[in-house]
Amino acid sequence: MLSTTDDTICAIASPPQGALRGIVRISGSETIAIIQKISADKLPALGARSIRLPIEVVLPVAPDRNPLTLRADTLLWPNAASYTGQPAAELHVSGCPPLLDALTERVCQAGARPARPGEFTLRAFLSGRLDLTQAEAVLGVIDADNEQSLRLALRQLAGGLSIPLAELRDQLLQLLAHLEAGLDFVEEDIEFISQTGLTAALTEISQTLRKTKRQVADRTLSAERPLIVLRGAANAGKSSLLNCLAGQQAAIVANLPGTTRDAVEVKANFGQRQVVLTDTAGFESASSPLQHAMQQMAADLDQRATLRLLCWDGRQPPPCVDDADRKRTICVRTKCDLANTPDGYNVDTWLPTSSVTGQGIQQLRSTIAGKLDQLLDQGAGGVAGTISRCRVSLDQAIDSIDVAIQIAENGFAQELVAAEMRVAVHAVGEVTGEVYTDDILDRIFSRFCIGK
Ligand SMILES: Nc1nc2c(ncn2[C@@H]2O[C@H](COP(=O)(O)OP(=O)(O)OP(=O)(O)O)[C@@H](O)[C@H]2O)c(=O)[nH]1
Ligand SMILES: [Mg+2]
Repeated sequence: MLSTTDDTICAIASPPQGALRGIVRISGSETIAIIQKISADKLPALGARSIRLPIEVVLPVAPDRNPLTLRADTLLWPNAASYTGQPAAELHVSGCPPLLDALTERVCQAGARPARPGEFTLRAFLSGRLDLTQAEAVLGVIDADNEQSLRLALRQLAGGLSIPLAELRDQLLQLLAHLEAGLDFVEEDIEFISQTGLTAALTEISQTLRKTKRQVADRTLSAERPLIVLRGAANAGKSSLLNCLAGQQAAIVANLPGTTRDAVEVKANFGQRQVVLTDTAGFESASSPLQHAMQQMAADLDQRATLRLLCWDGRQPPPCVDDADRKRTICVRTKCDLANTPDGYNVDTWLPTSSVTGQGIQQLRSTIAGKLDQLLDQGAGGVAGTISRCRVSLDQAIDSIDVAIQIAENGFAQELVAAEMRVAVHAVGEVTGEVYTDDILDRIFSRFCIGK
């Protein structure tokens, strides 16, 4: 897969089903010569700047027919300022598939070869225009089927993941340089970094690595539809609220504590966000295996949820709000159309709603949207392919740094600390692509489609 980048490649870059506009993409050193060859007219003098120019292309057609002349709106990058980091062009024509096939054939006759899947992005990576996480983000953008996946992929494409990792790698390399300088002067007893300085710096790096791993792995806080779980006592009005927020009768409502047993999931939108709302069984003691299973399922969902709506029927004692969950909890007082809350309870932090009259529902919707924005924009996140790849490398980096800390703390030879640090530098470099093998590239770029 890691082939030469000297030859010139060509592929249709627009969707295969046909569209109003179609694009044939070319990249490689022969790009300008090829454009000149396929153009019916002589090209104007080209400087180093990218330009847009219309050209007439004579297309190969059946021998007994007149040749077909096609006007192509051509974007030309004569130098390395293109996506791929080498001379490149895009021919924009009508999106008719046979026409695009004929144009590609003509470009190949003129000296290009058909591109392999992901080869344009591979060239962008090999020329240093993108790092590996950004290359994967290109795939994330193509695959995004909802707004948050797209936002996440775009953030990764803009370096959201690689910038902090590159900084971390620099930090490690600098520390390693100090350590290795000290090793060279060990005879003279010159120390470039003290043992406490070294362990403190390594501990900080280890914490940053752990934080990055948590952020990258936390897909429920990023690419997937966030999960919002409804919690509260039995009969608190959770199912009624779910139906109200989802705008459909998804869950059974009855004036009978314990109506909801299995979790009921329904898709809903809050602001720009698409989410999964999940109704659960109400809090109750688990005195039978069935109740135990209901409580377990609800608790598991609660753990996974991005956001929880804690429901309180104001006529009953309020449920307790766990401090650890406060940031991701919205406290909702239900059934506000009914009798008032008895004295002695502080209702200030509870948003009053009624699923019958609709009171407070709009406000709850905007509170949910705002809270999701807050929670979801905090994590670095990552597109699916990057996450699985990162996990292994980050684990390895964390392990090595932890071993390095132990060795440093025990006052063992600094050569051993340096060796562990080198393993960590390598592992972090694998994520962004400072260190790569053909096998890694193959795994990443074979998932792309042709033309990307
Ligand atoms: N007046 C009024 N009644 C409500 C409201 N919300 C729920 N109810 C009633 O309260 C009862 C329980 O509602 P559910 O939505 O089933 O409550 P739940 O929390 O899902 O109950 P379980 O599934 O048993 O845990 C039903 O009779 C609902 O009609 C409300 O806002 N106002
Ligand atoms: Mg219910």
